[in-house]
Amino acid sequence: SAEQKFEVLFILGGPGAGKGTLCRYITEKYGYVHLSAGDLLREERMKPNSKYGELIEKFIKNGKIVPVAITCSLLDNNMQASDSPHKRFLIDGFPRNQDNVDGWNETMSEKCIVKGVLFCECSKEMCTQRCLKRGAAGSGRSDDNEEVLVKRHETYITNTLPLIEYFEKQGLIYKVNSMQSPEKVFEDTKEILSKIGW
Ligand code: UP5
Ligand code: MG
Repeated sequence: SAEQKFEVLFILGGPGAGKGTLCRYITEKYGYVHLSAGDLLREERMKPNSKYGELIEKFIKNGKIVPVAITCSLLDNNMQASDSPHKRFLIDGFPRNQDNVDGWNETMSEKCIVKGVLFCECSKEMCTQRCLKRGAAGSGRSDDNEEVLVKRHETYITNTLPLIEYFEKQGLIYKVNSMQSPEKVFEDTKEILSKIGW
């Protein structure tokens, strides 16, 4: 029998929009696998023998987007290693620019089908507040400070927002208002998941 393709939902939205939080709610209820590209990059950076550790840190501290070959191989490895019976993945915070999309299409589109793109809409002000609060509470993230947040936002506006239009043309965009309580964001998301057949 033909091998089952992995099913993917991309979760996009500004820095601090609530992508990770929402994915945790979805995973808890549905059991789908949550892969945060940012978390995977931070984890790779911490490995003592990583070839890419320094490079990753440099990009993250500048709010810049890591070359797609690195990010995609982390995603790929983690998808292959997953023993999830669903083969359904929440890919959080990726793709972030056209280079990411091109790299994904070249290396992953054979194995994966993108079911949709969940777009967490949140104002820049609220995104920033959330990240600063998290930083003050001791997140330990080297990018949860005002200086790097300005850069993260610039990168988001210039590189990631245009992708929303790109995916919109393919009929893949599902918008969710993430300026509500986490519970309400999740409630709204459940309807979207049912629309895509999840
Ligand atoms: N919070 C969440 N939801 C809330 C709600 N509804 N109401 C009130 N508070 C809410 O949430 C952020 C904070 O807000 C938390 O304290 C949370 O409790 C609260 P979170 O769920 O973490 O939001 P998220 O959107 O995941 O924020 P995050 O900071 O993770 O987003 P970024 O997109 O900035 O970070 P990411 O980890 O994806 O990327 C970091 C960096 O890695 C990038 O800048 C880039 O340099 C690099 N990167 C790449 O180069 N390539 C990639 O593909 C991915 C990352
Ligand atoms: Mg996150």
